[in-house]
Amino acid sequence: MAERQQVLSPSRRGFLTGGLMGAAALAGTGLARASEGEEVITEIQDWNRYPGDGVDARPYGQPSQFEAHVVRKNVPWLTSDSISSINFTPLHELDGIITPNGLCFERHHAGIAEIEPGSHRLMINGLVDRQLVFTMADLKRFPRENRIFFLECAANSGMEWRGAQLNGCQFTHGMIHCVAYTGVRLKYLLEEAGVKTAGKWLLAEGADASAMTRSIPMEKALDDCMVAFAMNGEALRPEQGYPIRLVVPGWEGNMWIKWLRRLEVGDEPWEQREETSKYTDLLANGKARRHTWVMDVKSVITNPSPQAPITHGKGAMVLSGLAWSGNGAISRVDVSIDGGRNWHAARIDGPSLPMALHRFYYEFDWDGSELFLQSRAIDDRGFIQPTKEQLRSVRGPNSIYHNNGIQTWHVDGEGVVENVEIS
Ligand SMILES: Nc1nc2c(c(=O)[nH]1)N[C@H]1C(S)=C(S)[C@@H](COP(=O)(O)O)O[C@H]1N2
Ligand SMILES: [Mo]
Repeated sequence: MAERQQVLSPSRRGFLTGGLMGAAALAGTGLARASEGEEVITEIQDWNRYPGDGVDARPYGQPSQFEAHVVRKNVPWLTSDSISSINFTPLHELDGIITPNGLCFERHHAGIAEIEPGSHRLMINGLVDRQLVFTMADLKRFPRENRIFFLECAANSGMEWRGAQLNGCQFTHGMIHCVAYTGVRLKYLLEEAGVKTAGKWLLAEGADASAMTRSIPMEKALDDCMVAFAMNGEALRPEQGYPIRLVVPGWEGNMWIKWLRRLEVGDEPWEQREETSKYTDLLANGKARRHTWVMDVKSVITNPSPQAPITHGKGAMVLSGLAWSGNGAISRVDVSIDGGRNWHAARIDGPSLPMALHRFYYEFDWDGSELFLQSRAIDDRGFIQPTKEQLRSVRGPNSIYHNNGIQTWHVDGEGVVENVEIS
């Protein structure tokens, strides 16, 4: 062993030593089983005996047939049709921080627009020096950027405002996805058109049948917004706005206009339906807060959760979840297994990027007793995820949007998990 290590670079040697120490530390956890009786390994299986499909059988790869249950799901009673509706990302089936393209939740107000990119244009008009129209080819001649961001609908967890309702993190927290976008800074396009001094607001409009429109302050538009044409390395999916969508980092999903067709520069907000009657926060006194754009610090335990119960019995256990903040990166996640009495620092693993999902883990020995699982995220601006009780005391009982309260899962002795609230 010592001889072989001579030929390895110091860093590689360090890796090997670390690996061996790791193996030694893991020995005796009882996590593996004796080979007797495990016929699936001692007897040859069909897939080990016969050749499989050739290279061209699957020109666009799909997940294993044994993962067919990993799909977006909707809640039929939430909306009266599927055209103006929503479905949810299966968070309990995913790991890491990136959402696969086919599993990103969908929110449409008039169904999916199927746009032929050659017939798509992006227009900039209003208070600009030059009214412009861009083709897709034009857009791809501007300098590009790659950025990973979460998109969360402001209505995510809205059904949970008054109390525990839906049994699964897919439904309570699944109006979120996080992908790597490729696109052009909105700033470059606006500079091309020349924003007039009075131009303080931007109206973004979609090319779908709902012609969705939102007002965006010019500071944000010039700061970090993008016009994206790719997600996770390939063209946007039609569900996510093919051929282009607006990316508004850290801000509520409704502003991320899909199938983007027009940007109008103006001197004040347009007060569209989506920023007055919708996506405002009704307070106890009957007044509503508007322009609450930032998605505040939030987290959820994805495993275990109601759709992902503990099936292995007591002993070594990996708890996992997601944390995010529209204000920046996540600096800490705490986990409680006793309903918030004691908190333990979770381990954040993977990239820690501003306005992106963060993956956390907490490993512990489950003694088989009932648990009240909670997670609490803290962002690098110092904001701490509040309890639902704290949120209700500030905003009253009738709010829907921007529920970033702490979620509680109850685990019984059998490992069955339920959505609950502790009072
Ligand atoms: N053109 C258009 N853009 C849109 C919408 C829409 O219906 N039409 N829905 C908005 C809402 S409410 C949300 S939460 C996000 C959802 O994005 P997704 O479908 O990629 O998850 O898109 C936003 N952009
Ligand atoms: Mo939304």
